[in-house]
Amino acid sequence: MKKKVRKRWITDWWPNRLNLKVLRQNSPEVNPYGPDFDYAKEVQGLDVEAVKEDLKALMKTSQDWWPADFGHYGPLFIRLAWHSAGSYRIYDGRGGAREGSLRFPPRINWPDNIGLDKALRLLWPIKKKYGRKLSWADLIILAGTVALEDMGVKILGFALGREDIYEPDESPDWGPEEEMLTSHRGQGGKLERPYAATEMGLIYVNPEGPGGNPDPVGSAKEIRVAFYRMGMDDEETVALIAGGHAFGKCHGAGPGKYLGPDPSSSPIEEQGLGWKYGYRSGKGPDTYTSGFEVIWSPTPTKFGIQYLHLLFKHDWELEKSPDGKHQWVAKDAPEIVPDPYDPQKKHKPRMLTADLALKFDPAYSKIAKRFLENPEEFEKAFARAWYKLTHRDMGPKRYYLGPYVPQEEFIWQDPLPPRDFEPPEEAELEELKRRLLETGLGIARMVYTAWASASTYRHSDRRGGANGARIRFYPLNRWEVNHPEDLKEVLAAYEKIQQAFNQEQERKGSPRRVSFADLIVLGGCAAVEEAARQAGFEVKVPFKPGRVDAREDQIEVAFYREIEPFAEGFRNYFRDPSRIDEGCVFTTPEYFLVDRAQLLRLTVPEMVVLVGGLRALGATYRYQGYGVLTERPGVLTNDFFVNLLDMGVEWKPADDYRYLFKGYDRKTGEARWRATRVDLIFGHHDELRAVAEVYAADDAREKFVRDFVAAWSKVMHLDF
Ligand code: HEB
Repeated sequence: MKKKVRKRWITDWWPNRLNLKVLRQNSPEVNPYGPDFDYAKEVQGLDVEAVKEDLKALMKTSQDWWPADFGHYGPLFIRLAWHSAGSYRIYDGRGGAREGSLRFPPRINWPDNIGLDKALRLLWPIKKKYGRKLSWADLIILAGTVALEDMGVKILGFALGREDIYEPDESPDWGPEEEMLTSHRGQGGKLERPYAATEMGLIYVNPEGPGGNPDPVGSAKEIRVAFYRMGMDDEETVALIAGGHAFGKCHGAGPGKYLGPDPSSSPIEEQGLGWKYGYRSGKGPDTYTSGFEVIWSPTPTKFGIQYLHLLFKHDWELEKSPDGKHQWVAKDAPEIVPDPYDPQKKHKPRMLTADLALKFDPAYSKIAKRFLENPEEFEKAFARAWYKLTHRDMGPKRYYLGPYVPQEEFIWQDPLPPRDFEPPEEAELEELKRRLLETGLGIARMVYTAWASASTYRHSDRRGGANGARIRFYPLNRWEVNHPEDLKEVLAAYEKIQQAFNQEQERKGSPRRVSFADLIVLGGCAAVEEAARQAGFEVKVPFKPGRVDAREDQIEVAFYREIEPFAEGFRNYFRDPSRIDEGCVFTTPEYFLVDRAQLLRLTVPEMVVLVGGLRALGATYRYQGYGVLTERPGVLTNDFFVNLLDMGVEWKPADDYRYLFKGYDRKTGEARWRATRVDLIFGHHDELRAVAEVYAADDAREKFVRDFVAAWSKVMHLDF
């Protein structure tokens, strides 16, 4: 007799408990190559030319276990690379190709990725051959790019340098994962942030049209939002779709009901392959992937403008695929499209609703027609957009490795000018710190400003950070969380110091200068040292000089507008408390605190000590005092933890949203403290409380200071 026992994990019992696991993902123990593995070094020893040759041969060698349409796996590999890169979203820089996370749930199981399990297996012989020198993440993008080259695209370039992860990345909020294909549209039909796909489990939009409705104009609207969230404008969007669908086909040979479960749910003997299709042979001509049966072009393994040509030339008639899905057939077109397996057979050209969007949306259609008339321009636009698509999550250009990196720098790489001066020396840094403290700006403001500058970094796409001092410019200098008016004053004071120092150096004939970016960070470090001194500890905050200042034209305005934070728990900022629903942790400011901590690569103890320290220093939004649980703000004490854990204080909600709280003396009833949820979570959450207790203990005053200084310095140097 089999006894059914189901183990429940903590997250099954308490799904609404704040999950801190995202802060210890992919820790060194997870990497089978060990902590000393240096992928950047390994991949430089790779013979890329040999890999390319291997790839080209492999693409044209059909395997019986999963035969190649038209004798070429190129189109499948392009779709693999596109789906690997295309889940990137500018909002938090997550998704994308850089870590090879397509290999893991949830992405490997998304219905949109059906068939890509096979693509990965087809590539295994190459991964096996090159081992540690070639990550899956690089191989996936290289395979798609070599496929393009092999099928006639003059590509712009290619960079290596994407290091694999070895466990799922659970940090992205991909949406309500109760059911696949749940709509991401909220009130008023607007696509909810942060999602860049209209439905759960899709990379972008429903190919059949909005909610399955075959409406090309409506589809265009969805495509525009989804691609914009991915960081693509109209021109890039048209180029990508028209270029991508120059190749390959859609697969929907029969009814969808014969499709097996996804890779994670499929039987153990399938060995990680999913979606076994039980209809006829289930492969080759009998493949089911999307449920559409569409071949766009008469030359599906050759780049060109046939797709656009046919799109505009013909009228399109709605029909149903063998699976009953809406698709379109060219009404009066001859049968000019080849069959992937039977050389005798020909078909009519067909399209998806999402393809017709390029014809029926006025803005898209204008661009598409221009491309149609200027094939060279089209090819260039496609190559550029492909390069951006597949590289934009890699960060600044210095991370790009290998022989095919193009010279050109792109605004989405957060470019910086080269440094044409020497940074200040040790004694000069000390002198600068003295001058910074003399401005009288005060500890809270200097700390706040340095944090504002450095904490824009996100490890997801390695953008932002203190280097460049982008905070001086629009739109960062208008972000509400950076309190623009106050920031102006701080920057003006720093500017004076910078000018004076640099003029002195110039007069001396010295090559040394201080950048604004360095000064902002140095100001924060000087303030932290001073605050520690007042608490009775002499510490030196590790500081590395040599940052440079971005020019205003090096700021990607649309990007920085899009990523303005609406929640920043380290500074106790939450724009819209009315969105808090305690029944759903994903709406709470404490969730966004952890989310940001993850982007800053912080551990749980680092996050805890930073919040406690920033509160003690008074560096909170508008210096309103929420969470500043100390009688001595500006002194680096562990008071935040001591007072938060003090049983003499009783906390009560102070607003309708349960965002603000007040702490009352239990005996006298006197109001003592004000705080937000982001403060109280450190007393409520079991793990956070466990760490808070460490820092609140009588023996932890010095440890608190040292740990804060280390974590602070880490954040200041994340991008540097
Ligand atoms: Fe794509 C395929 C949809 C975009 C590339 N597409 C495909 C399909 C579908 C779609 C449904 C079919 C699948 C199967 O297998 O069945 N797309 C779509 C949509 C969109 C897109 C909706 C948006 C609008 N694509 C795209 C892009 C690209 C592409 C952007 C690139 C660049 N696709 C592609 C390819 C293919 C596809 C190459 C083919 C694959 C094969 O052949 O396998």
